[in-house]
Amino acid sequence: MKIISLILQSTVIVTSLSSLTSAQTMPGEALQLLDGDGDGLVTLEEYSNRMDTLFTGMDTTQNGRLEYSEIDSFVSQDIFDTADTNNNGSLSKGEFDIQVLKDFQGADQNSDGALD
Ligand SMILES: [Ca+2]
Ligand SMILES: [Ca+2]
Ligand SMILES: [Ca+2]
Repeated sequence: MKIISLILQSTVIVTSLSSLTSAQTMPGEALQLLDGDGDGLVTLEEYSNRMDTLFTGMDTTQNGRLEYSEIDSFVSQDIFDTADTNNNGSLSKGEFDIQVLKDFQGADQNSDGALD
């Protein structure tokens, strides 16, 4: 599952993330967006930090969980259900973090701990 990739492809979220961080970023330049120190590599730490910001930005009810209604414009129900491992209808930060880690490992094809 590539929930994070889907999220990053969303212009809506990239735009809101840009405004959150005041970054001068263009939609679609996901890797650049994630590369906190600008060295051309995205480490797990950089990735996690960015995803923390993203989580907070998407949690419009600020209850520490993502309900499907908060992210339904860019994540399908199937993907949401897969990430919602305890099937309670919302993604806790823990469930989100597990998905973030899975996506990072999936994207890190040569397993060197960084995306480039
Ligand atoms: Ca970096
Ligand atoms: Ca929420
Ligand atoms: Ca859940």
